[in-house]
Amino acid sequence: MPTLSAVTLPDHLDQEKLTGSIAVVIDVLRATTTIAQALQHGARCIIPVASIDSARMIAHKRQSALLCGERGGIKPEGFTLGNSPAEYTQQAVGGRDLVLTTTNGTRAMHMCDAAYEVLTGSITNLGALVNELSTRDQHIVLVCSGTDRKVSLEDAIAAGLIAQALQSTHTPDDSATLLRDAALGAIQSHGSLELAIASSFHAARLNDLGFGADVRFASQRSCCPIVPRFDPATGEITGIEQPQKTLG
Ligand code: 3SL
Repeated sequence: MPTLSAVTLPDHLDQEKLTGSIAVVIDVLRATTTIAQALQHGARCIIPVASIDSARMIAHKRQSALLCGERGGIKPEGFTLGNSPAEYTQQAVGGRDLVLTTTNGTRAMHMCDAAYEVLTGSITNLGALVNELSTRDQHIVLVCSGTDRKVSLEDAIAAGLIAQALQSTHTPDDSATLLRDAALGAIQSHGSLELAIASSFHAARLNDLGFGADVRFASQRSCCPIVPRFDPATGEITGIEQPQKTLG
């Protein structure tokens, strides 16, 4: 069986090992949840960008592209959309190219440029992602984005749930086993997945900023059938759709 490993921060990635691997970038709060939502609502593609200046430049060149993202959780001046999944409605993003820059998530994606393939994961697309990954023969590395270079509980929980769901197709190494056990322990001790995520540092910060609804939305398991796929060659994220009935 192919193997599965995990890192709690992208800075811990072994770049050499990435080459033949599928990297799954996870930023539950909120970038990878928002990306899946945008694609589900018809965005043509998303261009993840590490800095605000490059995002402005790229959006300027791509005439009809929308400038989207956050710094410190807040929409920067002149941006059309922030980083709340609720903003990414069909009306707002249908048929559009989005240039997205976020503090941690889009940076993590670019740190995986060398991978064989880069997918993104969240709690909302967990079932679709697992369906997709279970068909692959490559080594998988789960890449938690973290928050400001610190480990994030919600990303670790999502990685642990993915590791648990892939047990029959991918052999977890100790890093993946550790996150699986930690995720199950956190969910059990808090009483639910939603409460475990709500207990995280990042959830508390988003709550203070008035984004509590985003935290609750991001905690809904497998409601989105889209698996976002980042192609470093084109710089674009597009969606692979899984049939709804197969979502676990
Ligand atoms: O850092 C990120 O990528 C964001 O998702 C952070 S926030 O939820 O918008 O604060």
